[in-house]
Amino acid sequence: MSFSIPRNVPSFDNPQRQYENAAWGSSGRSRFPDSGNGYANGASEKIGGMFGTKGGLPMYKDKPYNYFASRRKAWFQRKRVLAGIGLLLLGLVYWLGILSPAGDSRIDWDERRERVKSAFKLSWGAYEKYAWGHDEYHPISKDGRQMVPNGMGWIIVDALDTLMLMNLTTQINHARQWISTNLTYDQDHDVNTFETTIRMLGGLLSAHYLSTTFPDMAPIPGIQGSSGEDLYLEKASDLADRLMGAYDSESGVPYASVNLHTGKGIVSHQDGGASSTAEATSLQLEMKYLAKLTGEKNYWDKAEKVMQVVDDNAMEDGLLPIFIYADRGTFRDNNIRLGSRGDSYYEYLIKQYLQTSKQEPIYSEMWDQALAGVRKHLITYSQPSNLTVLGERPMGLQSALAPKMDHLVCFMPGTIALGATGGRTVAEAKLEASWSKQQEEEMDLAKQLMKTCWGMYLDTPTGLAPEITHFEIYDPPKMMYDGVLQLPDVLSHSADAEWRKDYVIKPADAHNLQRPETVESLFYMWRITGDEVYREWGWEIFQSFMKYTAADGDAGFTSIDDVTVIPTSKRDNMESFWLAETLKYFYLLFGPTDILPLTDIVLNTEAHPFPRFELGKLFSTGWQRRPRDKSGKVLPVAREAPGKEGGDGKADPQVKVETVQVVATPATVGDTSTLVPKADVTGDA
Ligand code: DMJ
Repeated sequence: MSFSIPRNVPSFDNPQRQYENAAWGSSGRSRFPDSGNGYANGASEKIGGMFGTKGGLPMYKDKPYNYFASRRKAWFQRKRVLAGIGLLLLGLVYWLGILSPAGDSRIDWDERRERVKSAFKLSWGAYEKYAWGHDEYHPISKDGRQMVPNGMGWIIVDALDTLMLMNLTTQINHARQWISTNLTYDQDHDVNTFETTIRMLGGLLSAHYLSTTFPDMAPIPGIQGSSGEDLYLEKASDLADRLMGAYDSESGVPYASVNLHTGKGIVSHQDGGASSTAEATSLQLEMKYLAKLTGEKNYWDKAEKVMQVVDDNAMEDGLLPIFIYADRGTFRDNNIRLGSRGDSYYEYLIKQYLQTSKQEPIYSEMWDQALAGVRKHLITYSQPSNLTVLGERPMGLQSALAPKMDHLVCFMPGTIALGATGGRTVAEAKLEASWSKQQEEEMDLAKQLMKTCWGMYLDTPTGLAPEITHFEIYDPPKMMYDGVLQLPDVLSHSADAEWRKDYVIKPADAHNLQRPETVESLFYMWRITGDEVYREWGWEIFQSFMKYTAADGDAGFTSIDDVTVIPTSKRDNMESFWLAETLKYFYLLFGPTDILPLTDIVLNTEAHPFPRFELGKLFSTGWQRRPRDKSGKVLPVAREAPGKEGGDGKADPQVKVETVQVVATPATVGDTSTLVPKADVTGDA
């Protein structure tokens, strides 16, 4: 397949850019020649069928083809002229966008979606050609590398559900064949517990979900959708069983790594032996769905237990330090952020609530508390333009705010919107009696943060965001808690726009790893608000990826060193989440809204969709939060009387009560994780 990198993408500071985008979008011309395997052909076949291009079978079979010809010929000629005029008028109305309720009806989103599919096919084709079966793909050196001796299917498994959504039958067949004959997880090697869960277990489970629930997606005759289709689920169960040893710590909080052959959990070699908080608390959607599918309660209980141990620490306002010791179940240091090592803890709170059809209110409560904590302690404003910044507290909530956002934090706008409406559109959610000022404010916050994340892209010459962005802020910081500030309605594309002064990119943070978070949030914001501006931002970002991350020839796309320098210097790595997440979210953003309705599914943190389900008789949350007062502070608990022998371990209401203090361990000197980008380009949670 040939693939042409866009040659006529308007330059970053060209004032014609938006206009050209719209005009080009409406032209119907494709900059990305498509070999036509999938929805495009399917759709044209359907349209062709409707208008009889396949020979008008019913007419031909049931009636003579000249049945009306003689007596109705003149009538037809008159009607043809009228119909021609009518069509012209309709075309004009369409071109002027008169019938469109919102957005620009001249933009052909289906065509844009096809561009995404072409980019995916190019990336996948390059991987197939140069690195098939390898866990890593290096598009500059055009080779691959394994992460474990025989490979884990890192790229293949992570991409499975995108292949299905894009209806790429040939490719899915190839992938399935490899999984069936080559993939074994019985390998004597350590793997990261979290990354393996979200990418491999998550990828297999969503492949199982899509292939069995939507058998028309990239069907493999005689296999997919039939009761015999258990390959993905078998592999998932085998993998999960090998991961279970990670949970065998004293506290139940999983170890950072696990050996896939021995099943032995391995304490982190870094960070004083602590696991990342996000890593320990972003395994639950996968384990719970697997438990539901197999009826194996053990998967559920192990994952659930982690949440209890974490919450028992009763951290102030639901905001957690980013490291947790697996043996003790207590936190290390006070570093609080929603970027690397913190992010998906918050994401999985609201998603656990939605996954089990709102039958576990504990997770809604935890999400609400954490989001209120974010608003109170972490949301500040940049200056001079008052953009909303979700900052960090590297030394704890009582210490200074750091006005810095990892790109990873940009999952938040979409997740906040998802939490506010439960996945419905705002218009639908507002009809419910439960809609309140709180949801209204959350939607406002989501929109503001979305704009800040969009600005991270718009601010650079490549139109791509750096890994980390710093902000100029007021001194002392103006916090959202003290009052919401007015930010610009629109971020102007002009090269000397004032809002650009608010963004600071440090050289060490200027790389781009093809990350999905902003596109992910744009997808949620589009689905939930129906505001087409989010699709338009997404389209600009997509074009920037095409223009500035393309490797030579047919080698696909790659990470880059510095988003502030043109021409871009390439990093020689295509992340598996480029296929699993970034391109999938672009594809969904430009596609119809009834594919994977947000009210029916949850997407795991690697963009793998799982269905929502009911708890049923077998499963329950099984734990309660420690009692808190209205402000969220944990209430004093009764302790057993000192010296009382043979106590039953239960609280004695007669004895003096004391407050249980949860003390984080002393700050460790030299924790530079907030200052420097991580060397490991894949491990980032
Ligand atoms: C992905 O593996 C997941 O989205 C994870 O939650 C964060 N890091 C990458 C993408 O940036």
